[in-house]
Amino acid sequence: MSFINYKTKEIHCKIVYYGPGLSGKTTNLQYIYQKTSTLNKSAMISLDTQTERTLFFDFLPLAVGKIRGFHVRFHLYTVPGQAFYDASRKLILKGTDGVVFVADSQVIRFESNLESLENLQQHLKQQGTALKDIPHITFK
Ligand SMILES: Nc1nc2c(ncn2[C@@H]2O[C@H](COP(=O)(O)OP(=O)(O)O)[C@@H](O)[C@H]2O)c(=O)[nH]1
Ligand SMILES: [Mg+2]
Repeated sequence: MSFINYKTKEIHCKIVYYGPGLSGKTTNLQYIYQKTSTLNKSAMISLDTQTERTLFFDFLPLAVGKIRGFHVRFHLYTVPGQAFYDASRKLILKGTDGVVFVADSQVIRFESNLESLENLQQHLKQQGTALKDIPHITFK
């Protein structure tokens, strides 16, 4: 559920980019960041390792206009794809309003895509929801 602050008249929506390591999640956020007017965005925060792979997450806050007088703000997150960062993924996914699943289109990464998708479904189930019940998009 999106978070609505009646006092400040703001609606906050959390969107999580999910997928295996190196599938292009961070690249997606960077592209959106580049294409968005400075009026609508705050700094994009990336917590990277030295090898530039996402260690914890990327975070991009976006203001996307008003609905009935309420400012709508999207908070875009990416998860770290590597298998051993499962606890971080679980935490980042918590309370999300939507999921963008970024699959790697290389044939050799087919199993990794499946593994990541199953991992996503598992975490959602633990959080009492399911992919079919939340807005989501899958692309490669
Ligand atoms: N060929 C190709 N490379 C891509 C594409 N998207 C991302 N990359 C590259 O793949 C690597 C991993 O991308 P990144 O966004 O860091 O993946 P993440 O681990 O899912 O966040 C980077 O070197 C990107 O430049 C794409 O659509 N095509
Ligand atoms: Mg990344």
